[in-house]
Amino acid sequence: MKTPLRLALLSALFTTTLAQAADLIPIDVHRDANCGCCKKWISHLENNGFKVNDHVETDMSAVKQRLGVAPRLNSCHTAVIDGKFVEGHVPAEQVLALRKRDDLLGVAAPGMPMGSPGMEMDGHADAYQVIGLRRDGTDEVVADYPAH
Ligand SMILES: [Cu+2]
Repeated sequence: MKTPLRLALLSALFTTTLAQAADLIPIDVHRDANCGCCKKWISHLENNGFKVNDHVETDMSAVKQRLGVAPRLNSCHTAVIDGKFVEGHVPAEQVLALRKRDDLLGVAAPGMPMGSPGMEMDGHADAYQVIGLRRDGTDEVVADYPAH
């Protein structure tokens, strides 16, 4: 009696693991080799249900240009999901929200806001915004994160 039960449990466990792997959301991240905060942002994504394809680049400004990131929105790393860009330390919840916004070319957390995901610093956080770039080239504030 013991062995069949154990097998059933094992197979249930295996099935669950496969289902979870299938549910992970793929995202491409482009970054410089020595960017520490970029790696921390990748961990933030991985902890929130994403499967990150990590691309180490030698010319990030060329990558940003190719993906249509307006220079005023620039940060360090640039990700791509569903053909849209995610520039900088954008929280995972805003990456999920972007997937439902086909009117946007991408979203950005310009600069390197202290306290944003991957930029945590002694519990201190500056206020920052997540900006959406519309297909007509104009900006829209999609999220406001307060200082604390
Ligand atoms: Cu950074």
